[in-house]
Formats: sequence, C-alpha cells, structure tokens
Amino acid sequence: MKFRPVSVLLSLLFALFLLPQSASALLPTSSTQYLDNGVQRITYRIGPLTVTPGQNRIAFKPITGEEKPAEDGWLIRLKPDMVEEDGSIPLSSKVMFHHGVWLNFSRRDATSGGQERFYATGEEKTITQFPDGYGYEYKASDTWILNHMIHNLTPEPMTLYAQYTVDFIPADSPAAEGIKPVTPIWMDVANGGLYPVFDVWRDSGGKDGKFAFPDDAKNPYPNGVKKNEWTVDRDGVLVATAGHVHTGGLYTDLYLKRPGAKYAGPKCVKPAPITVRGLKGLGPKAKQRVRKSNRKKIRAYSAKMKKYRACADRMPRVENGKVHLFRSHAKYFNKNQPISWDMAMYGTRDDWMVEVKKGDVLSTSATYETKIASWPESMGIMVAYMAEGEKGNDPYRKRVDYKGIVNHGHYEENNDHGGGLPLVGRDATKLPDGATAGSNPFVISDYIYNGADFRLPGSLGNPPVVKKGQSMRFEMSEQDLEDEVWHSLTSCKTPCNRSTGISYPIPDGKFQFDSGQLGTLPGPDKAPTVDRTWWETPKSLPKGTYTFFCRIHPLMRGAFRVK
Ligand SMILES: [Cu+2]
Repeated sequence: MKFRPVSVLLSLLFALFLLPQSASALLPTSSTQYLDNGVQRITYRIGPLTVTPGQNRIAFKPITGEEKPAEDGWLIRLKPDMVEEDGSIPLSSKVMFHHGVWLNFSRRDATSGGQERFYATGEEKTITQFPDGYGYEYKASDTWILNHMIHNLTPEPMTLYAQYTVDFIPADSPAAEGIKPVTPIWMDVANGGLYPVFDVWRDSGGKDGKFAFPDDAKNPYPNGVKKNEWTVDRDGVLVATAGHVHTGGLYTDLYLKRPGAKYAGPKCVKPAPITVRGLKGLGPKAKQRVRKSNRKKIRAYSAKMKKYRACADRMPRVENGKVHLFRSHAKYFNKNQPISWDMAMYGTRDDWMVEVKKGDVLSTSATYETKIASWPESMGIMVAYMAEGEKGNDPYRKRVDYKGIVNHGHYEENNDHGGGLPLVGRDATKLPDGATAGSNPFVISDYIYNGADFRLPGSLGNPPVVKKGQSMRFEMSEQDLEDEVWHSLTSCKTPCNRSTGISYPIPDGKFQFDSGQLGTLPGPDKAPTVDRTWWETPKSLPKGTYTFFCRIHPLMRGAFRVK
C-alpha cells in the first residue's frame, strides 16, 4: 500500500491536558498520518503500563478514550509494538511482549463465545492487514480491553506502552463505501483458556524431529473436547490468516473438513508415455538422427506433461473430506535456527480467499522442532478473518495452500542474541562440591538460586551435592511470592555460562527437567504459575553435574551435582 505522509496531526489538545509537568519526554497518546486514499494511519499507545521487576503476569487494561479511534469506522490494518515512554523500542532480551490480545466486550467471540478477540500479537509482532475492500467494523461505543502479558526479564522496573498503528477509514468517508466486515475466527490448539499452552519435549518428535500438537500428543484433550476445532456457523469466505508460535515453533496449519466432500476440480490427465527407438549403442550422429525424427512426438509429449503438472499442482489433496488451507511458517532470522524471537510468521496472500460453508469444521495444529531443545509452555494459534456470503476459491476445486508472504523483516530489538562473552559465571562441572543437600531447601531470592548459583564468587558458587536416587528441594522466597516474581529451574546444556540474550540459554540440557513457573495466584486460573512454590530435582538423574536456568529471567543460572 502506497501512502503520502501529508501531515502529522498530533492529538495536541489531549496531550496538553494530560501531559504531567515533569514528564516532558512523554509522547502524545496518538498521532495521525493522512494517507492519500482516504485512510488515516493512527498510532495509539495504551498505558502507561507499570512493569514490575521480573514480572510475567497476565493483566487487563481498559482501552479508553484517546487510546482508540474517536469515531465509527473501519480498521483495515493493525501493526503492534511495545515502547518506552520516549517512544523507543526496548530490547526483547530485556522485556518481551509475550502477548497482547485486543478484546471487544461489545461483541461475542465466534469460536469461544466469550468476549471477541479481534486482534492479537506476540513478540513476533505480526502485522494484520485485510485484502482491499475488507475491514473490521469499529464502533466508538465499543468497550475494548487489552489482555496483556509483559515479561520483564530483568530485575529493573519499567514503564511501557502497548502501541498499535491502525489504518482507519472513518464511517462517513467516501472510502468507507462498500467495505465488507470481517469476523475474527480465533483458532487455537488449546482454545478457550486464559493461558492456552502445551509442552514440547526434546526428542518427542519421532524420526522427523517434529512434534505437532494435538496430533503427536498423548491425550491432548482429556475431556474429549477438541479445542483445536470450530464448526463454521455460516457460509462465508476466509480472507486472511497468520499463525502464532513460540520459539522452537516451525509452523501452524489450518484445515477444513466437510464430511463426504471430494476433489471437485477438473481431472488432471496424465499423458500416456511415448516410446522412442532406443538410443543405446548408437553413435552420436545416429542418436541425433533418431532424436530429430521423433522431435514432434517428444515436443507434444512435453507440452502435455507440462499441462498435467500445472493441473496437478493446482489440485488440492482431499483426504476423508479434509483439505489443507494454509501453513503459516515461522521465518527465523537467527541463521535459520528456530531458537529465538528473532522471527516473523508467514501470512496469506490477498488472493487466498477461501469459501467455507456452514457445518464445515475448521481445525488447526502447531508444529515444533524437537532436536535442539524442549519448548515448555508453547502456543499454537491461527487467527483467521471471515466475511459473510462472499465468493472465493472453493478449496475442494482449487488448491489454496500456497506459501504466502513473510509478514515482516528482522527487527532491531531482536539483535541481542546472547550466547557469547562475557561469561556470567564459572564452569560448574569443574567446580568443587558445594554443600550437601539436607533438610533445608535452597531458597530463590533476589534473582539468585541461593546455594546453587554458579555466578556467585568463591565457594558460594560451588554446586551443592545430592546422593543418587535422592532429590534436593528449591523454594521461592516469601518476597518473590508477594511480588509475583515467578521462577523456573530448567535444564540447559553444561556449562550454560554464556551471556544472556534472546537465544541463550535455551532448554537444551542433556537430561531434561523443568519446574514450571513456581508461584501461586488467587482464583481458579493460576496461570502462568504451576500453583506450587517449590520444586525437587528428579530422583532419576544419573551421576553428574547439572546446569539450569530460569526461563523467566534467563540471567539466573544454577547447578547441582548428583553423586
Ligand atoms: Cu526467575
């Protein structure tokens, strides 16, 4: 989309009234660019969001007055960001936008029945854009709430803003004429929960080294409800989709099932093979003569084969009424290693446009790599957008699952990969024995695994020792529990002492263990914590020195020894 930044209109009035005298660096809540096709490109910031040291909590923030459009209209593109007070984007090695889900409390969600989840982002910061002529209908009277999880990887407090840039067409603008509304169809392998996650363990993926949820999971849906499916509730056309995975994720898939449906396109006729007199044993001249005399025949055959291949390529593969609609690949900028947030998802092309019928079943799955590491608390989401009663591509006649378009390039905030120098501590495998594990637990406080943290100097950093077949216990401090600072003990490959970044350390220990996020919360849904304040090392570990880190605060490193 081309645009001409004619002018930048700051919301001066609001800004002047709201600007605290001490905070002259504060940017206004919104700013507008007028694009030349009747579209306003408006950047809103939601906040300030106070981010406590080390936090990793799910919170809700009403999106009020000047944090969203003032008049009715259409949202045709949304681009997310997370910014500091001066508008700069923090390094994702320091703070991570785990997720932001924009909820519209004035509408019902198509797939969950709760409040409508109409837009979402994770740290990969996917831009949502609808094909020309489609938009998300906006009413100024709608109640919006941001469900956000901002993960502070450091002990420093922060003040941040969730920022989003919308391409907006006011309802009374001539450009709004004929825009068709889209409904968000939230597809999720664990749809419905506040924290829809699953664990991926290294080597669980079988021969191909890939683990797909739910297909490869044992008993993925214990109560029998297939959370990754949705029955289409009206005839319509899917206009766009893109996936969401976490680090280690390779792709998400979207399928459609129509009971009894079969391939309905033209038959692709494979040409009968032709025979040419054998060339074996002939001299070069004779060979040329034979080829020449058969040239017409060969050409005709090649042309038919070409036609056949093109036809076959356009043919969808239908199995038991099920057809593949799209695979949203994750493109990693990290030398193609799927080990960090330095990535972007593939989204559909504007000509994707898939016809669906009432009663069809949409389903999704998410695939992760399992050769490099384990990936606890992973997600698999595909938000699709659907327009009603439109004409599109019949997925049973014509293949629609082409590769799509990568959503964006590498982002600067993802430059800090870590895994280098300086080392954060000594090599624990070479340190002498520390204390012997007794009845007192090791207490985690001030971002230190006290008694087991190899970053500490001298004998303080020596790995504590436990007898084979026994376990040692780690406990959260009262203070961390009170401050809601969750920690994990997650195995990483020894010596696990390189610099911290978005791709180091990772859960790649030779023997895998993960405590989950230690902590407890009030209420029925304790996510993201495991609702436990302690963890014990597995009794099954063979002799050796084990290193671990905190997935929430990867600067934290520890070790223990089994003897
Ligand atoms: Cu921690």
